[in-house]
Amino acid sequence: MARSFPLGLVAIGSVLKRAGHEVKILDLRISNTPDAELKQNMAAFDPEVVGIGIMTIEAECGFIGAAEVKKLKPNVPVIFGGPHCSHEPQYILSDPNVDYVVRGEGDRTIVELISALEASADLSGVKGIAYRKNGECVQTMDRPVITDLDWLQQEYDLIEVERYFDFRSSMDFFPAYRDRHFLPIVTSRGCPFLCTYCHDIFSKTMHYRSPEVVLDEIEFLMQRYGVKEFHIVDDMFNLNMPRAKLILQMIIDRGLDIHISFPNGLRVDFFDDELIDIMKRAGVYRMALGVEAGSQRIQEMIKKDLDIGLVEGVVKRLTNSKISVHGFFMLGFPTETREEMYETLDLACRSGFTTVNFSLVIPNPGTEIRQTVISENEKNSQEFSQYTTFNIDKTACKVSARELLEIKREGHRRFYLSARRARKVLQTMEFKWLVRSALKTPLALLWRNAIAPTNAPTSSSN
Ligand code: B12
Ligand code: SF4
Repeated sequence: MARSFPLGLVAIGSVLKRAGHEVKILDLRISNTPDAELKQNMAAFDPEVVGIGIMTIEAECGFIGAAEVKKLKPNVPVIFGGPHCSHEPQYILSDPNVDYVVRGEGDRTIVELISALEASADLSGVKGIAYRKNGECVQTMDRPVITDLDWLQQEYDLIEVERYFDFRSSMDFFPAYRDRHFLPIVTSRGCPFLCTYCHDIFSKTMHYRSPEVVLDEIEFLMQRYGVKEFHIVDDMFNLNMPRAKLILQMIIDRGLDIHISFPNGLRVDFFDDELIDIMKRAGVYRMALGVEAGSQRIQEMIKKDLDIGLVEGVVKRLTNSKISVHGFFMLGFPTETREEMYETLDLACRSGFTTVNFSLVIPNPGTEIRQTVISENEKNSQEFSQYTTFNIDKTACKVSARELLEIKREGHRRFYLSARRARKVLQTMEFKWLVRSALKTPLALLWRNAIAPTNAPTSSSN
């Protein structure tokens, strides 16, 4: 599913390159011949160390990759990093092919770890890692979060940027509609909210890149690679509304002719008319809103704390401005009843969303919800590979697994098989983008989530 530009790997490659190391990035997710590509690069590049970045859903692939690396070069240390590695590294290190784990934000940690390995130094002083010592997992102190983000410039020449233009989408509901030359960018890290199903990789405080640096990066990418569409993937871009407006206003003031979308979700409760107006003028044409639940009880229980009463109005104001809006919804929270799930379906279907999807709750490591759903003795490294949006055994809601799946499919059918919806979608769209935006995405989502015989993966918001 994830064939989008790997910002995390490029971030890690960039700091290593600036520290004087020779770096090669291999994105085997987008390779047609991953085994051959790995083999060829292990021989030609002959690395002294290999890092593998994974989300939880990709854990199994990560372990397979580590085994392949060790088969080709048994003495090369393997370092795991990425979202899956923020918490519970003991389960990752139970795989003998993994030597070190970089926990959470990796930019400073990786440079220190590589220096320590080069010098064969004691690793106990390297903050933010885990490793094996005498067969036991040792975790060093947490690394303080990086607050000065402006030094984290991406070294784009480490990767063949143009290859990603071939995929045209980061997800089936977020194609690059307006220009195939698109890239994701990050303008901030962190989020202060405490949603029980979400991560804390970049801490619960906000850290910003300065607007000038963000704008310079956008202009650089336009000039160097002809990028015309930017997908801003911050966790919480609209929390600081004055800053959000400033960045968008600077795009207008610099006369940048670009298209912008927010694929991983903005919060519904940080909008005003001025923001929507500036968004439209800056080139924003599509966004996702993270709503998740239509029941106020569930909103409070999952600590999303969204006032459900706001949803319809915000969606209406956005779609009136011809910004297409995707709604993220989740089903299967602990203690969630059938009636509460139907409240979610009702909210999704009565609001004016252009597209929506209903995902099943996944108890990822490091999330509060994981403690509720999975007992200590169930945890092991293999179990992570079962963490997909369609594994329904790991929920603690009040309906059976089968019924949960059926409610999910019913939600997609109710949303997409509606004449009113088709009319609404058509009204939201600018005519020249009609076919691709208004028809292709809803049909793809309907097929994947409600009609296709296997329960193909969908996605949830951040
Ligand atoms: C953009 C995005 C996507 C994109 C692209 C993902 C990609 N990486 O290519 C798309 C839309 C495809 C996507 C999909 C999904 N995503 Co997503 N996504 C994000 C998002 C918003 C930004 C990712 C990003 O680029 N961040 C910026 C970079 C710099 O951060 P980073 O990748 O984490 O890298 C840092 C560290 O992790 C570490 N690091 C990373 N790689 C490596 C490698 C090594 C060797 C080392 C040492 C360190 C290291 O250092 C980096 C710099 O500090 C994050 C939320 C977030 N704020 O990060 C969620 C997030 C990564 N996604 C998440 C999830 C759950 C998903 C889905 C499973 C959703 C779903 N239910 O279907 C799918 C899975 C797709 C798949 N693989 O099949 C979770 C992952 C949680 C987890 N424990 O794995 C996150 C954290 C959001 C959340 N709410 O929890 N996602
Ligand atoms: S779901 Fe969104 S609002 Fe909640 S903690 Fe995650 S990023 Fe923040």
